Amino acid sequence: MMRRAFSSFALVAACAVSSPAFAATTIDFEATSQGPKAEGFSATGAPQLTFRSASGSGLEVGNFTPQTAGNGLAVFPDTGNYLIGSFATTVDFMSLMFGNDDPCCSQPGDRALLKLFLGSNLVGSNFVGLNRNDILDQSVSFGLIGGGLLFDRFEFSYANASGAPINLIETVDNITFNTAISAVPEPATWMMMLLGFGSIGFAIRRRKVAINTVSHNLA
Ligand SMILES: [Ca+2]
Ligand SMILES: [Ca+2]
Ligand SMILES: [Ca+2]
Repeated sequence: MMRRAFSSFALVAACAVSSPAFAATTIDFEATSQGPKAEGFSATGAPQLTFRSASGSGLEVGNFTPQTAGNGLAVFPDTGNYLIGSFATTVDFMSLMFGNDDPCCSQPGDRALLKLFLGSNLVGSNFVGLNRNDILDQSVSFGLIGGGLLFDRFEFSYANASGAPINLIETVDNITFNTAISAVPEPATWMMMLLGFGSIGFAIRRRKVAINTVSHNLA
């Protein structure tokens, strides 16, 4: 019984020290159909990130080049409405490109503001000053791959230096993020590990039998 208990402990300890695995995903919206989108929609091929807007409407996928690169996501209209993204699991890094930084409707010093949350807690934020050329040629990012600071939601807005949203349509494209797959092995992996441990025990027992046999022969 003691040996069995120790084996279980060793298995748990081995899993506890294994670092979480992360998977990188980039959403370019090229496979996503154009047109207005419902709150909570996700891009084709990336169901692990769903989009909403602060006002509850105004999301649209379209080819707004050069404010996007091919298809991108816009948050209409020209108001303080902004983009909210929710991840199905925790994420430790994300970046996105933004356009429509239109000089018509922004001021020098206005910024692209990215806020990150874990549950209801603000984890951190980052911003990049708009170059105001109305072209998708800047990006904003947050986090560090494998850095351990995790979040599961973001807010993205065009804002003034005080962080208040300005009246401008956000367009985003090429959203990249690293999603924590899991720090705990999948059931199939558990089964393989258990089988592996059993095989090792069986191999050790067989070796002992073999050694004993040799000893008997020598005697
Ligand atoms: Ca695109
Ligand atoms: Ca806006
Ligand atoms: Ca720009």
